Amino acid sequence: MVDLDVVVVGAGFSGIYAVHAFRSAGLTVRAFEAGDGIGGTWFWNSYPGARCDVESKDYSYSFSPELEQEWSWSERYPAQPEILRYLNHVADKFGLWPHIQLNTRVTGAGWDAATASWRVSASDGATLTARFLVSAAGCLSELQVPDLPGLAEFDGAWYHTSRWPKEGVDFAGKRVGLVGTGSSGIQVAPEIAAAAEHLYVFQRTANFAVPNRNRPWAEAEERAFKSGYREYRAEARESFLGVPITGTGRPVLDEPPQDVQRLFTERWEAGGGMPFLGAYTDVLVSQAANDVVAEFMRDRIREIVADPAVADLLCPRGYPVGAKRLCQSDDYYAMFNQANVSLVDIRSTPIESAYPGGLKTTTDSYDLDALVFATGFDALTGALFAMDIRGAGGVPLRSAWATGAQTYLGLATAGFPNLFIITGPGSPSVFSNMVLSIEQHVEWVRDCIAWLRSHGHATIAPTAAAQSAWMEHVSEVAYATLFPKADSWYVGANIPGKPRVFTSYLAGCGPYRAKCDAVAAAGYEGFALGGS
Ligand code: NA7
Repeated sequence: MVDLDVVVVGAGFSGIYAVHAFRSAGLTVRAFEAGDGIGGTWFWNSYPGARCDVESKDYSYSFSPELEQEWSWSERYPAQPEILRYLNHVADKFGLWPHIQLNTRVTGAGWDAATASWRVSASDGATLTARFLVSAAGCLSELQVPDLPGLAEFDGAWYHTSRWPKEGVDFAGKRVGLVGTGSSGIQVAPEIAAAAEHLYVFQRTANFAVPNRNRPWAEAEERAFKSGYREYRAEARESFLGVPITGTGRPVLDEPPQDVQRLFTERWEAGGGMPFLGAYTDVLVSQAANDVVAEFMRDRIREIVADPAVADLLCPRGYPVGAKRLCQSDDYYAMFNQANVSLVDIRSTPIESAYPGGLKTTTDSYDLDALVFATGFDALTGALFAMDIRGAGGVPLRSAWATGAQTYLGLATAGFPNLFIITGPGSPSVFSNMVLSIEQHVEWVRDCIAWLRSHGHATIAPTAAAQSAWMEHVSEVAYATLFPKADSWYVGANIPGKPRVFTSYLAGCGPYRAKCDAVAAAGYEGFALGGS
Protein backbone atom coordinates (compact mmCIF):
# COMPACT_ATOMS: atom_id res chain seq x y z
CA MET A 1 0.00 0.00 0.00
CA VAL A 2 1.50 3.31 -1.10
CA ASP A 3 0.95 6.37 1.13
CA LEU A 4 0.47 9.04 -1.50
CA ASP A 5 0.11 9.53 -5.22
CA VAL A 6 2.67 12.32 -5.37
CA VAL A 7 5.41 13.78 -3.19
CA VAL A 8 6.38 17.27 -4.30
CA VAL A 9 9.75 18.65 -3.20
CA GLY A 10 9.63 22.39 -2.57
CA ALA A 11 6.90 25.00 -2.22
CA GLY A 12 7.96 27.86 -4.42
CA PHE A 13 6.08 28.86 -7.57
CA SER A 14 6.42 25.25 -8.87
CA GLY A 15 5.51 23.35 -5.74
CA ILE A 16 2.55 25.59 -4.94
CA TYR A 17 1.04 25.13 -8.38
CA ALA A 18 1.88 21.42 -8.41
CA VAL A 19 -0.06 20.89 -5.18
CA HIS A 20 -3.05 22.76 -6.59
CA ALA A 21 -3.00 21.12 -10.02
CA PHE A 22 -2.49 17.56 -8.76
CA ARG A 23 -5.13 17.92 -6.07
CA SER A 24 -7.59 19.33 -8.58
CA ALA A 25 -6.96 16.19 -10.67
CA GLY A 26 -7.97 14.03 -7.69
CA LEU A 27 -4.47 12.97 -6.61
CA THR A 28 -3.23 12.75 -3.04
CA VAL A 29 -0.24 15.07 -2.59
CA ARG A 30 2.17 16.32 0.01
CA ALA A 31 4.78 19.02 -0.59
CA PHE A 32 7.82 19.21 1.66
CA GLU A 33 9.37 22.64 2.06
CA ALA A 34 12.65 23.28 3.89
CA GLY A 35 11.78 26.89 4.74
CA ASP A 36 9.45 28.00 7.48
CA GLY A 37 7.33 29.67 4.83
CA ILE A 38 6.39 29.07 1.21
CA GLY A 39 7.85 30.99 -1.73
CA GLY A 40 11.09 29.19 -2.61
CA THR A 41 13.44 31.67 -4.29
CA TRP A 42 11.24 34.49 -3.04
CA PHE A 43 11.28 33.15 0.49
CA TRP A 44 15.06 32.76 0.73
CA ASN A 45 16.30 35.74 -1.26
CA SER A 46 14.95 38.41 1.04
CA TYR A 47 17.98 40.73 0.86
CA PRO A 48 17.19 44.44 0.51
CA GLY A 49 16.64 45.37 -3.13
CA ALA A 50 15.58 41.85 -4.22
CA ARG A 51 13.30 42.25 -7.21
CA CYS A 52 12.24 40.14 -10.17
CA ASP A 53 13.65 41.07 -13.58
CA VAL A 54 10.43 39.98 -15.34
CA GLU A 55 7.44 42.31 -15.16
CA SER A 56 4.67 41.61 -12.62
CA LYS A 57 2.02 41.16 -15.29
CA ASP A 58 4.12 38.32 -16.77
CA TYR A 59 5.66 36.88 -13.62
CA SER A 60 2.39 35.64 -12.17
CA TYR A 61 0.22 32.55 -12.55
CA SER A 62 -2.05 32.40 -15.58
CA PHE A 63 -4.05 29.31 -14.61
CA SER A 64 -6.84 31.22 -12.86
CA PRO A 65 -8.46 34.19 -14.62
CA GLU A 66 -10.09 35.07 -11.30
CA LEU A 67 -6.72 35.25 -9.51
CA GLU A 68 -5.29 37.24 -12.38
CA GLN A 69 -8.06 39.83 -12.11
CA GLU A 70 -8.30 40.08 -8.34
CA TRP A 71 -4.58 40.43 -7.54
CA SER A 72 -3.19 43.89 -8.02
CA TRP A 73 0.56 44.45 -8.45
CA SER A 74 1.81 47.77 -7.18
CA GLU A 75 4.86 48.10 -9.43
CA ARG A 76 6.08 47.29 -12.92
CA TYR A 77 8.76 44.96 -11.51
CA PRO A 78 7.68 43.15 -8.35
CA ALA A 79 9.83 43.37 -5.23
CA GLN A 80 10.48 40.23 -3.19
CA PRO A 81 8.04 41.01 -0.31
CA GLU A 82 5.17 41.58 -2.74
CA ILE A 83 5.84 38.29 -4.59
CA LEU A 84 5.86 36.50 -1.26
CA ARG A 85 2.51 38.08 -0.30
CA TYR A 86 1.12 36.99 -3.68
CA LEU A 87 2.20 33.38 -3.20
CA ASN A 88 0.73 33.28 0.30
CA HIS A 89 -2.50 34.66 -1.12
CA VAL A 90 -2.52 31.86 -3.72
CA ALA A 91 -2.03 29.23 -1.00
CA ASP A 92 -4.89 30.76 1.02
CA LYS A 93 -7.24 31.13 -1.93
CA PHE A 94 -6.85 27.57 -3.16
CA GLY A 95 -6.71 25.93 0.29
CA LEU A 96 -3.21 24.51 -0.17
CA TRP A 97 -1.83 24.80 3.36
CA PRO A 98 -2.96 21.36 4.63
CA HIS A 99 -0.91 19.75 1.86
CA ILE A 100 2.36 21.61 2.46
CA GLN A 101 4.72 20.56 5.26
CA LEU A 102 7.06 23.41 6.17
CA ASN A 103 10.43 23.16 7.96
CA THR A 104 11.04 19.78 6.37
CA ARG A 105 13.76 18.96 3.89
CA VAL A 106 13.66 15.85 1.71
CA THR A 107 16.90 14.06 2.55
CA GLY A 108 16.60 10.98 0.39
CA ALA A 109 14.42 9.32 -2.21
CA GLY A 110 14.90 5.77 -3.50
CA TRP A 111 12.99 3.96 -6.24
CA ASP A 112 11.55 0.64 -5.16
CA ALA A 113 10.90 -1.50 -8.23
CA ALA A 114 8.97 -4.15 -6.28
CA THR A 115 6.21 -1.72 -5.28
CA ALA A 116 6.73 0.68 -8.20
CA SER A 117 7.00 3.60 -5.83
CA TRP A 118 9.39 6.10 -4.29
CA ARG A 119 10.44 5.80 -0.65
CA VAL A 120 11.03 9.34 0.51
CA SER A 121 12.88 10.30 3.71
CA ALA A 122 12.47 13.70 5.28
CA SER A 123 14.47 15.70 7.81
CA ASP A 124 11.77 15.21 10.46
CA GLY A 125 12.68 11.52 10.48
CA ALA A 126 9.55 10.41 8.62
CA THR A 127 9.59 8.14 5.61
CA LEU A 128 6.70 7.67 3.26
CA THR A 129 5.97 6.13 -0.09
CA ALA A 130 4.56 7.74 -3.20
CA ARG A 131 3.85 6.64 -6.75
CA PHE A 132 5.44 9.75 -8.20
CA LEU A 133 8.19 12.09 -7.07
CA VAL A 134 8.08 15.61 -8.46
CA SER A 135 11.03 17.90 -7.89
CA ALA A 136 9.96 21.50 -7.58
CA ALA A 137 13.21 22.26 -5.75
CA GLY A 138 14.17 25.14 -8.02
CA CYS A 139 17.02 26.01 -10.35
CA LEU A 140 18.76 28.46 -8.04
CA SER A 141 18.35 27.18 -4.51
CA GLU A 142 21.62 25.49 -3.52
CA LEU A 143 23.74 28.48 -2.55
CA GLN A 144 27.49 28.72 -2.83
CA VAL A 145 29.85 30.51 -0.47
CA PRO A 146 33.50 30.73 -1.58
CA ASP A 147 35.90 28.54 0.30
CA LEU A 148 37.78 31.52 1.72
CA PRO A 149 40.70 30.81 4.05
CA GLY A 150 40.26 32.61 7.40
CA LEU A 151 36.50 33.20 7.03
CA ALA A 152 35.83 31.37 10.29
CA GLU A 153 38.14 33.85 12.09
CA PHE A 154 36.39 36.95 10.67
CA ASP A 155 35.15 39.01 13.66
CA GLY A 156 32.22 40.66 11.92
CA ALA A 157 29.00 39.10 10.72
CA TRP A 158 28.79 37.68 7.23
CA TYR A 159 25.74 36.98 5.10
CA HIS A 160 24.79 35.33 1.82
CA THR A 161 22.10 37.18 -0.14
CA SER A 162 20.11 33.96 -0.37
CA ARG A 163 19.95 33.43 3.41
CA TRP A 164 19.21 36.96 4.52
CA PRO A 165 18.12 37.32 8.16
CA LYS A 166 14.36 37.86 8.27
CA GLU A 167 14.79 40.62 10.87
CA GLY A 168 17.03 42.53 8.42
CA VAL A 169 20.57 43.85 8.92
CA ASP A 170 21.55 47.31 10.13
CA PHE A 171 24.64 48.48 8.24
CA ALA A 172 24.64 52.01 9.70
CA GLY A 173 28.16 53.13 10.55
CA LYS A 174 29.65 49.87 9.20
CA ARG A 175 32.35 49.19 6.65
CA VAL A 176 30.88 46.49 4.43
CA GLY A 177 32.54 44.24 1.85
CA LEU A 178 30.35 42.85 -0.94
CA VAL A 179 31.69 39.91 -2.95
CA GLY A 180 29.81 39.16 -6.18
CA THR A 181 28.39 41.42 -8.87
CA GLY A 182 25.72 39.25 -10.51
CA SER A 183 22.00 40.10 -10.30
CA SER A 184 21.94 39.73 -6.50
CA GLY A 185 25.09 41.79 -5.88
CA ILE A 186 23.95 44.52 -8.25
CA GLN A 187 20.55 44.72 -6.53
CA VAL A 188 21.80 44.68 -2.94
CA ALA A 189 24.77 47.07 -3.42
CA PRO A 190 22.85 50.39 -3.65
CA GLU A 191 20.79 49.41 -0.59
CA ILE A 192 23.91 48.72 1.46
CA ALA A 193 25.61 51.86 0.15
CA ALA A 194 22.62 53.94 1.29
CA ALA A 195 23.12 52.79 4.89
CA ALA A 196 26.77 51.87 5.37
CA GLU A 197 29.69 54.08 6.31
CA HIS A 198 31.57 52.55 3.41
CA LEU A 199 30.87 49.84 0.84
CA TYR A 200 33.70 47.99 -0.90
CA VAL A 201 32.46 46.13 -3.98
CA PHE A 202 34.82 43.25 -4.76
CA GLN A 203 34.36 42.62 -8.48
CA ARG A 204 35.75 39.57 -10.26
CA THR A 205 33.77 40.01 -13.49
CA ALA A 206 32.05 43.21 -14.56
CA ASN A 207 28.44 42.62 -15.54
CA PHE A 208 26.10 44.29 -17.98
CA ALA A 209 23.12 45.95 -16.30
CA VAL A 210 20.29 47.75 -18.05
CA PRO A 211 17.81 50.05 -16.31
CA ASN A 212 14.51 48.72 -15.00
CA ARG A 213 12.73 52.06 -15.14
CA ASN A 214 10.63 50.63 -12.39
CA ARG A 215 7.49 52.59 -11.54
CA PRO A 216 4.14 52.14 -9.83
CA TRP A 217 1.54 50.36 -11.93
CA ALA A 218 -1.20 52.99 -12.22
CA GLU A 219 -4.77 51.82 -11.70
CA ALA A 220 -5.98 52.96 -15.11
CA GLU A 221 -3.05 51.23 -16.86
CA GLU A 222 -3.70 48.05 -14.91
CA ARG A 223 -7.43 48.08 -15.73
CA ALA A 224 -6.78 48.60 -19.43
CA PHE A 225 -4.15 45.85 -19.51
CA LYS A 226 -6.27 43.36 -17.61
CA SER A 227 -9.18 43.68 -20.02
CA GLY A 228 -7.05 41.77 -22.54
CA TYR A 229 -5.19 39.47 -20.12
CA ARG A 230 -6.41 36.19 -21.61
CA GLU A 231 -5.33 37.11 -25.13
CA TYR A 232 -2.01 38.38 -23.78
CA ARG A 233 -1.38 35.11 -21.93
CA ALA A 234 -2.20 33.08 -25.03
CA GLU A 235 0.39 35.07 -26.95
CA ALA A 236 2.92 34.70 -24.11
CA ARG A 237 2.56 30.91 -24.09
CA GLU A 238 3.43 30.69 -27.76
CA SER A 239 6.24 33.25 -27.59
CA PHE A 240 9.95 32.57 -27.49
CA LEU A 241 10.59 33.58 -23.88
CA GLY A 242 7.13 33.27 -22.37
CA VAL A 243 6.90 37.06 -22.58
CA PRO A 244 5.73 38.72 -25.79
CA ILE A 245 8.42 41.14 -26.92
CA THR A 246 8.68 43.14 -30.07
CA GLY A 247 11.83 42.84 -32.13
CA THR A 248 12.59 44.37 -35.48
CA GLY A 249 12.91 40.91 -37.01
CA ARG A 250 16.10 42.09 -38.73
CA PRO A 251 19.83 41.58 -38.04
CA VAL A 252 21.56 44.53 -36.37
CA LEU A 253 24.49 44.23 -38.75
CA ASP A 254 22.23 45.07 -41.72
CA GLU A 255 20.86 48.22 -40.10
CA PRO A 256 22.07 51.79 -40.53
CA PRO A 257 24.09 52.61 -37.35
CA GLN A 258 22.00 55.70 -36.54
CA ASP A 259 18.80 53.56 -36.57
CA VAL A 260 20.47 51.07 -34.24
CA GLN A 261 21.50 53.81 -31.83
CA ARG A 262 18.00 55.28 -31.91
CA LEU A 263 16.32 51.94 -31.17
CA PHE A 264 18.76 51.00 -28.40
CA THR A 265 18.37 54.46 -26.86
CA GLU A 266 14.58 54.06 -26.90
CA ARG A 267 14.87 50.65 -25.27
CA TRP A 268 17.40 51.89 -22.72
CA GLU A 269 14.97 54.66 -21.79
CA ALA A 270 12.05 52.21 -21.63
CA GLY A 271 13.98 49.77 -19.40
CA GLY A 272 14.13 45.98 -19.19
CA GLY A 273 16.57 43.39 -20.50
CA MET A 274 14.52 41.16 -22.78
CA PRO A 275 13.42 43.94 -25.20
CA PHE A 276 17.07 44.84 -25.46
CA LEU A 277 18.47 41.44 -26.36
CA GLY A 278 15.44 40.70 -28.53
CA ALA A 279 15.65 43.92 -30.55
CA TYR A 280 17.49 42.26 -33.44
CA THR A 281 17.72 38.70 -34.67
CA ASP A 282 21.50 38.27 -34.55
CA VAL A 283 22.45 39.71 -31.14
CA LEU A 284 22.74 36.32 -29.47
CA VAL A 285 24.17 34.37 -32.37
CA SER A 286 26.79 36.64 -33.95
CA GLN A 287 29.73 38.02 -31.97
CA ALA A 288 29.99 41.02 -34.30
CA ALA A 289 26.30 41.81 -33.71
CA ASN A 290 26.69 41.27 -30.00
CA ASP A 291 29.64 43.70 -29.95
CA VAL A 292 27.34 46.47 -31.20
CA VAL A 293 25.00 46.06 -28.21
CA ALA A 294 27.90 45.63 -25.78
CA GLU A 295 29.54 48.84 -26.94
CA PHE A 296 26.25 50.72 -26.63
CA MET A 297 26.01 49.54 -23.03
CA ARG A 298 29.63 50.38 -22.24
CA ASP A 299 28.98 53.90 -23.55
CA ARG A 300 26.10 54.26 -21.10
CA ILE A 301 28.34 53.12 -18.20
CA ARG A 302 30.96 55.71 -19.21
CA GLU A 303 28.22 58.37 -19.28
CA ILE A 304 26.88 57.50 -15.83
CA VAL A 305 30.07 56.89 -13.85
CA ALA A 306 32.06 60.08 -13.20
CA ASP A 307 35.52 58.58 -12.54
CA PRO A 308 36.85 57.26 -15.89
CA ALA A 309 39.02 54.62 -14.20
CA VAL A 310 36.06 53.26 -12.23
CA ALA A 311 33.86 53.38 -15.33
CA ASP A 312 36.47 51.46 -17.28
CA LEU A 313 36.64 48.77 -14.62
CA LEU A 314 32.84 48.51 -14.63
CA CYS A 315 32.76 48.00 -18.41
CA PRO A 316 32.24 44.29 -19.08
CA ARG A 317 34.57 42.72 -21.62
CA GLY A 318 35.57 39.26 -22.77
CA TYR A 319 32.16 37.63 -23.02
CA PRO A 320 29.00 38.30 -25.03
CA VAL A 321 26.31 40.49 -23.50
CA GLY A 322 23.43 38.22 -22.47
CA ALA A 323 25.63 35.12 -22.12
CA LYS A 324 25.73 35.85 -18.42
CA ARG A 325 22.29 36.78 -17.12
CA LEU A 326 21.72 40.40 -18.09
CA CYS A 327 21.27 42.34 -14.85
CA GLN A 328 18.74 45.09 -14.30
CA SER A 329 19.17 48.07 -12.00
CA ASP A 330 18.18 51.72 -11.96
CA ASP A 331 20.93 52.81 -9.60
CA TYR A 332 23.90 50.41 -9.58
CA TYR A 333 26.29 52.32 -11.84
CA ALA A 334 25.35 55.74 -10.40
CA MET A 335 26.10 54.38 -6.92
CA PHE A 336 29.81 54.44 -7.80
CA ASN A 337 29.62 58.26 -7.83
CA GLN A 338 29.00 58.17 -4.06
CA ALA A 339 32.03 59.01 -1.91
CA ASN A 340 31.34 56.05 0.38
CA VAL A 341 31.60 53.39 -2.38
CA SER A 342 34.82 51.83 -3.71
CA LEU A 343 35.24 49.28 -6.47
CA VAL A 344 37.97 46.69 -5.91
CA ASP A 345 39.24 44.71 -8.90
CA ILE A 346 39.69 41.16 -7.68
CA ARG A 347 40.27 39.85 -11.20
CA SER A 348 43.78 41.34 -11.23
CA THR A 349 44.30 41.20 -7.45
CA PRO A 350 42.25 38.25 -6.12
CA ILE A 351 41.06 37.91 -2.55
CA GLU A 352 43.55 35.71 -0.72
CA SER A 353 41.95 35.34 2.68
CA ALA A 354 39.83 36.83 5.41
CA TYR A 355 41.41 37.98 8.66
CA PRO A 356 39.60 38.92 11.89
CA GLY A 357 39.31 42.55 10.78
CA GLY A 358 38.57 42.19 7.06
CA LEU A 359 39.71 40.85 3.68
CA LYS A 360 43.17 40.59 2.17
CA THR A 361 43.77 40.68 -1.57
CA THR A 362 47.12 39.96 -3.21
CA THR A 363 48.03 43.64 -2.85
CA ASP A 364 45.91 45.26 -0.10
CA SER A 365 44.01 44.77 3.12
CA TYR A 366 40.46 46.06 3.62
CA ASP A 367 39.21 46.58 7.18
CA LEU A 368 35.58 45.52 7.32
CA ASP A 369 32.81 45.16 9.90
CA ALA A 370 30.54 42.98 7.77
CA LEU A 371 30.76 40.83 4.68
CA VAL A 372 28.05 40.08 2.13
CA PHE A 373 28.42 37.22 -0.32
CA ALA A 374 26.31 37.52 -3.45
CA THR A 375 28.20 34.60 -4.93
CA GLY A 376 25.35 32.66 -6.46
CA PHE A 377 24.23 29.08 -6.62
CA ASP A 378 25.03 25.56 -7.72
CA ALA A 379 22.39 26.06 -10.39
CA LEU A 380 20.04 23.56 -12.05
CA THR A 381 21.47 20.38 -10.56
CA GLY A 382 22.54 21.46 -7.03
CA ALA A 383 19.18 21.06 -5.32
CA LEU A 384 18.51 17.72 -7.04
CA PHE A 385 21.84 16.27 -5.94
CA ALA A 386 21.41 17.60 -2.40
CA MET A 387 18.45 15.29 -1.79
CA ASP A 388 20.21 12.05 -2.69
CA ILE A 389 17.83 10.64 -5.28
CA ARG A 390 18.50 6.99 -6.17
CA GLY A 391 16.83 5.44 -9.17
CA ALA A 392 16.49 1.88 -10.51
CA GLY A 393 19.17 -0.40 -9.02
CA GLY A 394 20.01 2.24 -6.39
CA VAL A 395 21.96 4.40 -8.86
CA PRO A 396 22.44 7.93 -7.43
CA LEU A 397 21.31 10.77 -9.70
CA ARG A 398 24.69 12.37 -9.02
CA SER A 399 26.42 9.38 -10.68
CA ALA A 400 23.96 9.16 -13.56
CA TRP A 401 24.67 12.84 -14.29
CA ALA A 402 28.40 12.76 -13.51
CA THR A 403 29.28 14.29 -16.88
CA GLY A 404 26.33 16.68 -16.93
CA ALA A 405 22.56 16.57 -16.58
CA GLN A 406 20.73 14.18 -18.89
CA THR A 407 16.98 14.44 -19.39
CA TYR A 408 14.29 13.83 -21.93
CA LEU A 409 12.39 17.08 -22.58
CA GLY A 410 13.81 18.40 -19.31
CA LEU A 411 10.97 16.57 -17.59
CA ALA A 412 12.34 13.14 -16.72
CA THR A 413 15.54 11.12 -16.78
CA ALA A 414 16.34 7.56 -17.86
CA GLY A 415 16.75 5.09 -15.00
CA PHE A 416 14.58 7.14 -12.63
CA PRO A 417 11.00 5.93 -13.17
CA ASN A 418 8.13 8.15 -12.06
CA LEU A 419 10.44 11.06 -11.27
CA PHE A 420 9.49 14.38 -12.84
CA ILE A 421 11.52 17.55 -12.69
CA ILE A 422 9.85 20.93 -12.98
CA THR A 423 11.84 23.38 -15.13
CA GLY A 424 14.92 21.18 -14.98
CA PRO A 425 17.95 20.97 -17.27
CA GLY A 426 16.95 20.19 -20.85
CA SER A 427 13.94 22.53 -20.73
CA PRO A 428 13.74 26.30 -21.45
CA SER A 429 13.61 26.90 -17.69
CA VAL A 430 15.81 29.84 -16.69
CA PHE A 431 15.71 31.14 -20.27
CA SER A 432 12.01 31.78 -20.06
CA ASN A 433 9.33 33.38 -17.98
CA MET A 434 9.61 30.79 -15.21
CA VAL A 435 6.01 31.05 -14.07
CA LEU A 436 4.52 30.11 -17.43
CA SER A 437 7.15 27.39 -17.90
CA ILE A 438 6.28 26.01 -14.48
CA GLU A 439 2.59 25.91 -15.37
CA GLN A 440 3.33 24.13 -18.63
CA HIS A 441 5.45 21.49 -16.91
CA VAL A 442 3.06 20.91 -14.02
CA GLU A 443 0.09 20.55 -16.37
CA TRP A 444 2.03 18.17 -18.61
CA VAL A 445 2.95 15.99 -15.60
CA ARG A 446 -0.63 16.10 -14.26
CA ASP A 447 -2.00 15.00 -17.64
CA CYS A 448 0.68 12.32 -17.96
CA ILE A 449 -0.22 10.79 -14.58
CA ALA A 450 -3.92 10.83 -15.50
CA TRP A 451 -3.14 9.16 -18.83
CA LEU A 452 -0.99 6.47 -17.21
CA ARG A 453 -3.86 5.66 -14.84
CA SER A 454 -6.48 5.53 -17.51
CA HIS A 455 -4.25 3.29 -19.65
CA GLY A 456 -3.34 0.97 -16.79
CA HIS A 457 0.36 1.84 -16.56
CA ALA A 458 2.16 2.08 -13.22
CA THR A 459 5.52 3.42 -14.37
CA ILE A 460 7.06 5.74 -16.90
CA ALA A 461 10.69 6.59 -17.67
CA PRO A 462 12.43 7.95 -20.75
CA THR A 463 14.32 5.52 -22.94
CA ALA A 464 18.07 6.07 -23.08
CA ALA A 465 17.80 6.59 -26.85
CA ALA A 466 15.13 9.30 -26.62
CA GLN A 467 17.09 11.01 -23.87
CA SER A 468 20.38 11.11 -25.73
CA ALA A 469 18.67 12.33 -28.91
CA TRP A 470 17.02 15.11 -26.89
CA MET A 471 20.23 16.21 -25.19
CA GLU A 472 22.01 16.21 -28.54
CA HIS A 473 19.28 18.46 -29.90
CA VAL A 474 19.50 20.75 -26.83
CA SER A 475 23.23 21.00 -27.31
CA GLU A 476 23.02 21.61 -31.06
CA VAL A 477 20.59 24.51 -30.53
CA ALA A 478 22.66 25.98 -27.68
CA TYR A 479 26.03 25.78 -29.35
CA ALA A 480 24.70 27.64 -32.39
CA THR A 481 24.31 30.65 -30.05
CA LEU A 482 26.70 32.76 -28.00
CA PHE A 483 25.25 31.60 -24.65
CA PRO A 484 27.78 28.86 -23.87
CA LYS A 485 30.67 31.30 -24.37
CA ALA A 486 30.65 32.93 -20.94
CA ASP A 487 31.87 31.45 -17.68
CA SER A 488 28.41 31.57 -16.13
CA TRP A 489 26.21 29.48 -13.89
CA TYR A 490 24.34 28.54 -17.09
CA VAL A 491 27.27 26.22 -17.87
CA GLY A 492 28.21 25.43 -14.27
CA ALA A 493 31.46 27.43 -14.55
CA ASN A 494 30.88 29.06 -11.14
CA ILE A 495 31.19 25.77 -9.26
CA PRO A 496 34.70 24.35 -9.01
CA GLY A 497 34.85 20.87 -10.58
CA LYS A 498 31.35 20.97 -12.10
CA PRO A 499 31.24 19.62 -15.67
CA ARG A 500 30.92 22.48 -18.12
CA VAL A 501 27.78 21.78 -20.13
CA PHE A 502 25.01 24.00 -21.39
CA THR A 503 21.77 22.17 -20.76
CA SER A 504 18.99 24.72 -21.19
CA TYR A 505 16.74 24.45 -24.24
CA LEU A 506 16.99 27.55 -26.38
CA ALA A 507 14.57 26.87 -29.23
CA GLY A 508 11.84 28.88 -27.53
CA CYS A 509 8.89 28.23 -25.24
CA GLY A 510 6.24 27.96 -27.97
CA PRO A 511 8.06 25.29 -30.01
CA TYR A 512 9.04 23.48 -26.80
CA ARG A 513 5.43 23.36 -25.62
CA ALA A 514 4.40 21.98 -29.02
CA LYS A 515 7.07 19.27 -28.78
CA CYS A 516 5.94 18.22 -25.29
CA ASP A 517 2.31 18.11 -26.45
CA ALA A 518 3.24 16.04 -29.52
CA VAL A 519 5.08 13.50 -27.35
CA ALA A 520 2.00 13.15 -25.14
CA ALA A 521 -0.35 12.91 -28.12
CA ALA A 522 1.76 10.07 -29.54
CA GLY A 523 1.18 8.00 -26.37
CA TYR A 524 4.29 9.36 -24.59
CA GLU A 525 6.69 8.64 -27.38
CA GLY A 526 10.25 8.17 -26.16
CA PHE A 527 9.10 6.88 -22.79
CA ALA A 528 9.04 3.27 -21.64
CA LEU A 529 5.79 2.41 -19.86
CA GLY A 530 5.50 -0.40 -17.43
CA GLY A 531 3.61 -2.35 -14.82
CA SER A 532 -0.02 -2.30 -13.94
P1 NA7 B 1 25.51 34.90 -10.01
O1 NA7 B 1 24.86 35.50 -11.19
O2 NA7 B 1 26.08 33.54 -10.14
O3 NA7 B 1 26.66 35.92 -9.56
C1 NA7 B 1 27.61 35.54 -8.61
C2 NA7 B 1 28.66 36.62 -8.51
O4 NA7 B 1 29.59 36.22 -7.52
C3 NA7 B 1 29.45 36.82 -9.79
O5 NA7 B 1 29.80 38.18 -9.89
C4 NA7 B 1 30.69 35.96 -9.54
O6 NA7 B 1 31.80 36.35 -10.29
C5 NA7 B 1 30.91 36.20 -8.08
N1 NA7 B 1 31.64 35.13 -7.45
C6 NA7 B 1 31.28 33.83 -7.32
N2 NA7 B 1 32.20 33.14 -6.66
C7 NA7 B 1 33.20 34.01 -6.36
C8 NA7 B 1 34.44 33.90 -5.71
N3 NA7 B 1 34.86 32.73 -5.22
N4 NA7 B 1 35.20 35.00 -5.59
C9 NA7 B 1 34.78 36.18 -6.08
N5 NA7 B 1 33.61 36.36 -6.73
C10 NA7 B 1 32.83 35.28 -6.87
O7 NA7 B 1 24.54 34.86 -8.75
P2 NA7 B 1 23.37 35.86 -8.37
O8 NA7 B 1 22.84 35.44 -7.06
O9 NA7 B 1 23.79 37.27 -8.53
O10 NA7 B 1 22.28 35.63 -9.48
C11 NA7 B 1 21.80 34.33 -9.78
C12 NA7 B 1 20.58 34.44 -10.64
O11 NA7 B 1 19.47 34.79 -9.82
C13 NA7 B 1 20.61 35.51 -11.68
O12 NA7 B 1 21.32 35.15 -12.81
C14 NA7 B 1 19.14 35.74 -11.96
O13 NA7 B 1 18.66 34.73 -12.81
C15 NA7 B 1 18.54 35.57 -10.60
P3 NA7 B 1 32.12 35.66 -11.73
O14 NA7 B 1 31.13 36.27 -12.68
O15 NA7 B 1 31.91 34.18 -11.57
O16 NA7 B 1 33.52 36.01 -12.01
